Amino acid sequence: MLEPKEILLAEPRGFCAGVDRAIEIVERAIQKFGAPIYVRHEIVHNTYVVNDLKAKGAIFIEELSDVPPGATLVFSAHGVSKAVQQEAEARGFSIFDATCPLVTKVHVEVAKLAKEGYEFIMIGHKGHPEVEGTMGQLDHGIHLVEDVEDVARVQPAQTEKLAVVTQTTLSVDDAAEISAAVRARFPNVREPKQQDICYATQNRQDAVKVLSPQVDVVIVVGSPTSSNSNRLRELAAKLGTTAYMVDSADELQGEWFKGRSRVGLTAGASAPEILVQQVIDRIKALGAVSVRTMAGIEETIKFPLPKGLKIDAATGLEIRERTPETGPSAH
Ligand code: 10E
Ligand code: SF4
Repeated sequence: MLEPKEILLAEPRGFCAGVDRAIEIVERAIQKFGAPIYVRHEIVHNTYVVNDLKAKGAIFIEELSDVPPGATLVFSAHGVSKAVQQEAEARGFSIFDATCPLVTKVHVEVAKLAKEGYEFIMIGHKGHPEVEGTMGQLDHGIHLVEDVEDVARVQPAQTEKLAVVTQTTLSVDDAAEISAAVRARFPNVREPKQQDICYATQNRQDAVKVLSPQVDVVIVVGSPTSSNSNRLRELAAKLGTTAYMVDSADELQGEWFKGRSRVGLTAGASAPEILVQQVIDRIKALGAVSVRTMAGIEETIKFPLPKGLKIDAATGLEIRERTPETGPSAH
């Protein structure tokens, strides 16, 4: 019986810039204001990350009524609706918004086009917090389609001014197919200049496309709630390679590797590298002798932190924003 011999690591994999920033916002808020810091929804969809932040002093809630008056509240990386934002402001919380800037960009586009009289077709997964946040930028006039069948059913009030927006973490190929169906039914539809699917989603899916044909089984590290991680597993399976998703190394099963000598390994945008390393150790214990990282795109994008949480790298002190009286300074 053949045991795994080689692990091939996808590149890029794991944390994206939006996830890095969101976690840093919670950690810095705890450092600056002390525990507890309340976070609306899992900051990112990863069990390890959430448990780690809980241990450091974060409390995760879904309902704002569970946050005590005067508390500091962080919005998750997936973004929130206008109603949630307004309720949080009305309750007087001190708010830090960890919404990924690439999700905010979609919110801004929706608000801008809505003012010009546009109605929207949103391609996304029903019930996902990002979809609720983006659809919740408007009270009406934004219609969700999950697949090509939904496109045939959707009933906008008018078709003169219709625009498409998407969730950022969709399957690139499925979204292209659904967009084509939208275009076929509504030829005037306005599409985003640049896809709303983000660079990290695109790059991780591209890497799986290169990885899958070279291996006998693909392992994706990610939590079951993580949309982008699920899409990576699905993609590998669609390409004909048996694929499993695991939340941690203890979910790996020895039989997955029997008779399979090359193992492909990747991680969703919310899955930390420490979990990837633990998975590698476990597969090595099952017989793998070498680990090779594929050639791939190097991601250098980094998003700035919100006001009030910036720290000077040299001094470790907080950077206060420029005001006419003080000018820029580090404290
Ligand atoms: O379920 P998702 O893939 O949307 O989220 P995640 O928390 O697993 O990964 C980060 C992606 C975000 C915040 C959506 N743009
Ligand atoms: Fe931002 Fe993309 Fe990461 Fe989502 S997956 S947090 S949109 S960079």
